[in-house]
Amino acid sequence: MKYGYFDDQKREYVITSPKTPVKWTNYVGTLAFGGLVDHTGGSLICKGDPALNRITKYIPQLPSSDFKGETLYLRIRRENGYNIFSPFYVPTLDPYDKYECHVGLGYQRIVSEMVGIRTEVTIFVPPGENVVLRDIRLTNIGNDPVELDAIPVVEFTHFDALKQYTNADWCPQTMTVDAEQNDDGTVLLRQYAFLKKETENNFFTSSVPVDSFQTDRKKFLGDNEYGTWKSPRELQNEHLSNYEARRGDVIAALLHKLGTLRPGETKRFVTQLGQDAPEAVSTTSKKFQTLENVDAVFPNLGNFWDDYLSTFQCKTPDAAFNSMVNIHNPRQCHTTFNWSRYLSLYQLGLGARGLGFRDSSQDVMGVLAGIPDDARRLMRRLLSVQLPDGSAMHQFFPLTMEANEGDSREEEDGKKWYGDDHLWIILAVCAYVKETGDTVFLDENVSFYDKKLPLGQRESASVLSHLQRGLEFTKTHIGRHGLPLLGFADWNDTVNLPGDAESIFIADLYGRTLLEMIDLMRHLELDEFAEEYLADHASMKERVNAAAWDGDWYIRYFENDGSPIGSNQNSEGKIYTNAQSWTVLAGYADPARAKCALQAVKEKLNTIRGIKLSWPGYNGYDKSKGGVTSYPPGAKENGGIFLHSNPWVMIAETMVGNGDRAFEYYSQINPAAQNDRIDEFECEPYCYPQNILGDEHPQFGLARNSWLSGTSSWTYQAATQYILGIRPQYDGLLIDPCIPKAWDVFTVTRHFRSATYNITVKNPQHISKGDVSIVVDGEPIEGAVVPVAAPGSTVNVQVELGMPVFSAVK
Ligand code: IFM
Repeated sequence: MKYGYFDDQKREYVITSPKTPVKWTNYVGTLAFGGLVDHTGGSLICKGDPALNRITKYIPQLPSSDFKGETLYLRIRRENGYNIFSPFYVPTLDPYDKYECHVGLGYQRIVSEMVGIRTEVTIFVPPGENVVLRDIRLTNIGNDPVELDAIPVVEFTHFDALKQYTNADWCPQTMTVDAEQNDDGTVLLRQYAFLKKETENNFFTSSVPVDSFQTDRKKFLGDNEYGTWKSPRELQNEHLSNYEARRGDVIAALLHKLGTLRPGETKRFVTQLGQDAPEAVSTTSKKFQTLENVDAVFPNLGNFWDDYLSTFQCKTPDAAFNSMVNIHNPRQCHTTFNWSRYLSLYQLGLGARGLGFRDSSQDVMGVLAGIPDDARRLMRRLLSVQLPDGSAMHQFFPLTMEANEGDSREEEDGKKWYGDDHLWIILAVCAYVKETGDTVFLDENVSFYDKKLPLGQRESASVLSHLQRGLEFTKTHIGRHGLPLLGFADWNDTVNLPGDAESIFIADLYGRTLLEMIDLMRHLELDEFAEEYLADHASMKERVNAAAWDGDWYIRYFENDGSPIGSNQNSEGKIYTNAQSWTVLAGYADPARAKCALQAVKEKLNTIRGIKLSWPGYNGYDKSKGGVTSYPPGAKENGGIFLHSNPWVMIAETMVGNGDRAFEYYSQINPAAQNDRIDEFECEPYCYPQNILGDEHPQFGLARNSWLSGTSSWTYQAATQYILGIRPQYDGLLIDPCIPKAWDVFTVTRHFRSATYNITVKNPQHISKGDVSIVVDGEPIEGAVVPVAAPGSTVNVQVELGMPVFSAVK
C-alpha cells in the first residue's frame, strides 16, 4: 500500500508518507468547536460556524508545501547557527527518516524522525471543550546531547472568513494580539478582531515557560527580506521580538527553549488554541497547562467512540466491508452530521452556504443509533427553517439560524424553492422514531421559519404537523402529468429547468415518504391518515408508471413543454440513475419494471469505479438545462460517478433480492479497496468522496470532494439495514438480509433501545435473500421482527436464511 495502511485494531489509518497526491485530512472536535487537520499538521479551526467564527487561516488552494493554519518548528543549536526544521515535513520540507500520520477517531497523531529527533504530536479537541490541544513529545534518538527549541505557530484569520479574502485593508486594521506573561513563565497570547474585544477572544498558550514570542507574520518571516514559511528569518535569532501586533497578518509563535536533551531523553509539552469570553480566557487556558488534565481527558475521546461504534459491529467474510462498517463509515457519518457540506478542503465554509436542509436531514439518518439526542436536536433546528406552506429553506447558518434559499436566488424569475428539501426530514424523523421509540418528539411544538418575525411570534405546530405539511406541499404542487414540480432543483442541484418542469425523483421520494408515513400513522393508530396516504401513494404510483416508463427504464424529468429528460429519445442525458433506484425505493415499480430499470443501470451506467449519475454527458453549456451542462462530460453531476446515488442502487438491488449485485456495487466504491489504485483515485482511502470522474472523462477514476457527502449516511444504511438487513422498526428489529450467495454466515452486535442483540445469520443454502427462521434466546419466533427486549438485557438471536422468495418491493 503506497501511502499507508489500515490498523483496525487501533481504529486508525496510518499514512506513511507526507507526499500523498492531495492533502488527506481528519476532523477533530465538532461543529461546536473544532475543524479539520491535514496530514502535515495544518489546521482549520472554528467555533460554531466556519463562515462566521473562524479561527485559523487555512487556504486550501495554496500549494501543498505551504503553511496552512498551524505548524511546529524545532531548532537545534549548532556551532555555526541553528538547524531549523518542521517535524510535520511542511513547511520546511527537510528529509525525514520516518513519517507517520495516524488518522484516529477524533485525533491525529503525527510521528516523525528527523535530524535525530523523534517527534510525536497528538492533536485533539477534548469532548465538550472549546480548545484544540497539541500534545507534543520530543525524544533525542541520536547519540549526542542536543540543545532543543520548539516553536509552535498559529496563523489567525478574521472571524468573518470571507472578509479575510475580500478586504485586505479593513481586516488587517482590525486584528490585534495581546500578550500576558504568567508567574510560571508561560505566556498567553490573546487574539481578537477589535469588535470582538469585549465578547470573544482567541487564545494560544502552552504548558511550559516561554523564552519569547511573536505575533506579527511579517516580523516572523522577515517579509521585507522576502522571508518564507520554509525559512522564517526571525528563527535565526536567539529570541523572538515579543511584539504585540496592533494590525496586520497576525500569528501566535511561542519560542520554548527546552534545554539540553540527552540521548534517549523525552520532553513533553502541550499547546492550546481556544476561544472564550475575554474574562474567562485566563482561567480556561490554565486547565490544560497541567498535563494530568490532558491525560485525564484524552481517554474520554476513546470512550465516546467506543460507545458510538458499539451500536453496530459486524463480522462478515469481507475484511474491507468490516473495516468500513465497523469504523470508518460510521465515523464519516459523525463528520457529515457535524459539518454537513460546509467545511472541508473542498467545501470551504465561506460565504452564504451554511448547513443544507436536505443534506443534514440525510446525515441525521447515519447517526441515529449512536447519538440520537444530538440527532433530535439537529432535526428540531431543521424543522425550524421549514416554511408554513410545508416547503423548506434550503440552508441555514448554525450560529445565527438565519436561513436562505440557496442557489435558487441566482435565477431572478425562477422558483425559489427546491422540490425535495422538505421531504427528506420526513425520512429522518420516521427513522429516528423507529430507532428510539420516542413518539413524544412528534408532539413537540416547533416554529416555522419567517425571517420577518422574531422567534416568539412565528407560527408553530407539532413535529408531526410539520411532516404532514411537507407531504401536502408536494401533493399540491404538481404539473401537467400530475407529477411533482421540480422547483429550482431537486436532489440534483444542477438540473435547473425553467417553468413548470416535473421531477420523477421527487415523485419517488414522495412515494417513499408516504410509505414511511403510512407505517407511522398505523403505529400511532391514526388510521384515517394512513388510509389517506395509502391512496396518495397509489395515485402517484399510477401517474409515474403511466407517464414516466420509457420502455426500458424510467424518465427523470419532464420539461415545461412536456418533453422528457432521461429518455431514449434524448441524445444526451438519456438515462439517469436516480429515476431507476428511487422508483424501486418508492414501491412504484412492479417486479418486472424494477428488474428492467436496474438492469439498465447495470448496462448503461455502471463502471468499475462506481455507477454514473447519468449517461451520456451533456457536451456544451445549455442554460435551459442548468448547471449540469457547465461541467465537461464525465464530471460531477454531468455523467460523473456521483457516489451519493450509488447506495440507493444497492438498496434497490436488495429489494429485488439481488445480493450479489448489491455487494458488487458496495465493494467497487469501498474506499478501503482503493489503496492499490490510489494514485489514480488521489483522495483519502478511509472515507467516501463525493465524486469520481466517469469514463467519459480522460481522468476516469479521479476522486474529489472527500468526507462531506450523503454517500456516507446512505452507504451505511445500505450496508447495515439492507445488505446485512438489520432494520429498526416501530416494534423491534427486522432481520431481512440480502447478502452475497457465497457467504456462509455473518454476525452482528446491535445496541437497540437499551438492549444488546447478538445476531448470527447462517446461510446454509447459499442464497442471497429468503425467508428467515429466527430463534431468540432459544425460542423460535413468528415472522422476521425480533421484539424489543427489556432495557439492559442481552439477547441471542439465531437466524437461518431459508428458500429464496422474491421480496415484494416495499
Ligand atoms: O444533493 C446535492 C447536495 O445537496 C449538495 N451537493 C450536490 C448534491 C447533488 O447535486
